[in-house]
Amino acid sequence: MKQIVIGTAGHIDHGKTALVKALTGIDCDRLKEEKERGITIELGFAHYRFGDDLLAGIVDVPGHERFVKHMVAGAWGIDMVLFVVAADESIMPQTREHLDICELLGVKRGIVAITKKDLVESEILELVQEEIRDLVKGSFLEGAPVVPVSSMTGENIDLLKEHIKRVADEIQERSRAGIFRLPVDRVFTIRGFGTIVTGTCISGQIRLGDEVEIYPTARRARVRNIQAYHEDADGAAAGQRVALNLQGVEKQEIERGTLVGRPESLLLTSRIDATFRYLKLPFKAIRNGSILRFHVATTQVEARLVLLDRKSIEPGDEVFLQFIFMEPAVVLPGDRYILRGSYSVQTLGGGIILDILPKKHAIKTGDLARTFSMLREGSIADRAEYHITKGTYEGMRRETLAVLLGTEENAIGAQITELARSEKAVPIGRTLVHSNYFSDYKVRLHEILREFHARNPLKVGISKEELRTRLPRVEPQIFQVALEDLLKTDQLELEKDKVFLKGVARTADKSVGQQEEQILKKLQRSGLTPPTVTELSADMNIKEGSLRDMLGKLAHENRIAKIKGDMYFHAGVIEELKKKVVDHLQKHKEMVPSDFKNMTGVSRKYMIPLLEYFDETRLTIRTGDKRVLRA
Ligand SMILES: Nc1nc2c(ncn2[C@@H]2O[C@H](COP(=O)(O)OP(=O)(O)OP(=O)(O)O)[C@@H](O)[C@H]2O)c(=O)[nH]1
Ligand SMILES: [Mg+2]
Repeated sequence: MKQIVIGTAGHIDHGKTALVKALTGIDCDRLKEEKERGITIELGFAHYRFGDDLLAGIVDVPGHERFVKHMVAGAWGIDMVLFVVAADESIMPQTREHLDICELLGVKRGIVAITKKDLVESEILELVQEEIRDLVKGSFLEGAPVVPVSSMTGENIDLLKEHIKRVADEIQERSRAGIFRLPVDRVFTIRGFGTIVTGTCISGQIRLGDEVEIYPTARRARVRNIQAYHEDADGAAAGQRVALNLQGVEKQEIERGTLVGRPESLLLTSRIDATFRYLKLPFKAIRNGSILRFHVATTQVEARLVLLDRKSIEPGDEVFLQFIFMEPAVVLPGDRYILRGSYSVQTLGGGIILDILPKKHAIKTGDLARTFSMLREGSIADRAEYHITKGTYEGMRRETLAVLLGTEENAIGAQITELARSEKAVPIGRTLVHSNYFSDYKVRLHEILREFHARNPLKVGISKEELRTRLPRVEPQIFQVALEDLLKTDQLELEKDKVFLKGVARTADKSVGQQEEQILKKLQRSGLTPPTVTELSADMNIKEGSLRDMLGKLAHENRIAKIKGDMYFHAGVIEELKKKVVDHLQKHKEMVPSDFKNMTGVSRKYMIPLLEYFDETRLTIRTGDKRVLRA
């Protein structure tokens, strides 16, 4: 059976609730306050079966100007509007406002019901019909059936039903594919059952026992029972009014405006790109930076306008812009929204959300319009490429990409394969990196190495970790794949933990080896009166820094000995000296500095450091000015 959702609309007291009752027998005004005041405050819900082939859920909205936000919540996600104008009052402010809202929300079909037919003469009725025709000209209701009825006498109610059926037949049932979303419009508890939420399922489907997440609070719950139009069901899908009995969550933890979805299937966002149409009304210009009320589904949030190509928007303008939300909201691209004044209760306009994770756009770029048009009308592949590009070097995870495209991950598998095949994106694990960024990353990696070798001709290479931290931040896996790519194409070499450029590294290695040999020779020749690092540097024409690197390495390899600070001796020289000292101490048991001087002939400059070196290396022990052998 086909299922659709119909919403009422129209000025206060024009007979919306009475009409729903005449059509369905259901009274939507149930609150005590509604009964007392004779007006609708909260959304009301009814349904009607048209034989065996159509089931219509009906959302009855309030007409009072103070409750327009409820009207927006109710009208969001409807397939068709029952647009009500009372014959005795004709067009009134909320008649226009509700029409604007339906238009902005993208409602495509509807029927105009002129209620209270019994209260007016036929000439008046004709006048009202005329006025309505003028009003709806150019809107989605132009050419829609206009049916005068009386909910009091029941006149033409059957005729209206026929029209509803006919229009409903032309409506395409909503697809069950896509992300399951149920914006909550009511929460209550039933003794023995726990928490129940109701809403219009706007996309996807849900089954009994499924786990759900309450957005934006991230609470988890399980679907214990599903009712659609007061009948138990195994599942529910887009286009239905649904009541979910949730297990594991308290009533206080959910409120109108929250959203029931599948765990981790949606994103919270604080900034969006969108189109905006400012209604052609006698209002002031809206300035950049204004904070206004942003209504989407059953939720509303304060939002700051960021104009991208102008300083203000005049009534009648249609622009691309950004909104910054004061609190995060859960929306999807393609969602329609309504913008209302923050203090004065006026509907200013609305538009379509295009990007829920936008970048900060450069002001006045010529590409802006093209980018936004692509986001609005482009192919999935083009939009996917755009979103992946936004991820720069870090790329974009598949599941995030799916949400940015307003769909589920399994629905974009083919597009991802195609992007990879055409080499526009590189899949790495669960992430997609745009190939421009991935290539650039590898170029940068290469450049860092080149620079490193130029600056440190004597070092073999750079450690993997240091290389990674010098590159733009990415997941370790992306770095690893980039490295492997360059290794595979023979541009790099990896030795233990050290990465180095292939050609450069070898020559560096060779010259380093030669220079090391020279150092060793010089130190050996100078015996117990070695040159200082500065002297050696000048002598060999090697920068001091590089020379220190090499000396450090040679000392580490025990080919030279670092005696103190800048004083290095050849290892063989020290070894011989050591033998002499041991010899002396074995014969004489002790040694004073003058013994050492007589034995070696070194000056004081070298003597003290050498004696201390032998103490430090635990060959000797010092007592007063004497040294003895360590046991
Ligand atoms: N004579 C007559 N009275 C009607 C008709 N339809 C509604 N009324 C009366 O008009 C008043 C308002 O009707 P409602 O159905 O509550 O109006 P509403 O549009 O739902 O009002 P809000 O929800 O507050 O915007 C009630 O007293 C109804 O009895 C009609 O066809 N003929
Ligand atoms: Mg009402």
